[in-house]
Amino acid sequence: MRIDIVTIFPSFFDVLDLSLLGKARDAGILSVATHDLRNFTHDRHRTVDDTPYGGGAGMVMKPEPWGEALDHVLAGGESGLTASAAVLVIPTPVGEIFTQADAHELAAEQHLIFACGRYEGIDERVTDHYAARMRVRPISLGDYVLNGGEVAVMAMIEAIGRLVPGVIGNPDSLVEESHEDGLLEYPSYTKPASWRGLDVPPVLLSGNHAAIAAWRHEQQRVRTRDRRPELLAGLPGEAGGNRDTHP
Ligand code: JEW
Repeated sequence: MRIDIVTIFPSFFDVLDLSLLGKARDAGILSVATHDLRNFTHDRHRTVDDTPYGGGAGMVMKPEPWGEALDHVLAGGESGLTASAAVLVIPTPVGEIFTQADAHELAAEQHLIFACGRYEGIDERVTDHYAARMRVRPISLGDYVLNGGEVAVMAMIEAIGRLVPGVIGNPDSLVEESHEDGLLEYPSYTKPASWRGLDVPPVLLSGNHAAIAAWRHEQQRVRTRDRRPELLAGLPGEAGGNRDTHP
């Protein structure tokens, strides 16, 4: 998979060299390149923003540097990929919320391009222009305020990258984790068996594998009901439950 990131803060992504994804990059499974949006300006001050038409607070990112930067990435450079093979992901607070299903979909792609906005966001015509030519996904990381797209892109790359075949060794470890089966994970413990007066649940030391599996499933059910009841709505069986009568 090829990943291109356009941003005014390319060094923000330096940490990707140190992460889990670093090994996949070394193995040639994943290549990540950043592109400084300011390199696609032509004025002395390398201006990427301007005041909003219609008035209002803050500044909006100008469309021309975005057009030049994205056309440069789509022209392929060294990658040899074309627009038809690429998905343009635009983090935005007004996008669809990013989910594990999105991570799986995007992990199957050959080429992802991430456009990191700042200020009040990017002139809407950039989305419109590229949506008429390729697949564009306006995506929000969640219902909270961020200062720009970079943190959202970092989270998405981590979620997507670990699903790309070859990025982590054991495929079984991918399916067992939170959100893949609709329930939260059960709690985990390791040695020592007693720590600061807190004991590991004795069933986990019993060697009774059926009892352990049943206990873990019950923990998943109770945790999900208490912390994320909305996840139960789409599952068969109890839709919600009652924590007063079913502790
Ligand atoms: C995200 C790109 C670019 C947030 C989440 N938040 C917010 C917000 C911003 C400007 C105007 C209005 C609201 C900040 N911002 C971004 C925020 C993506 C930009 C500017 C973002 N996912 N992605 N939850």
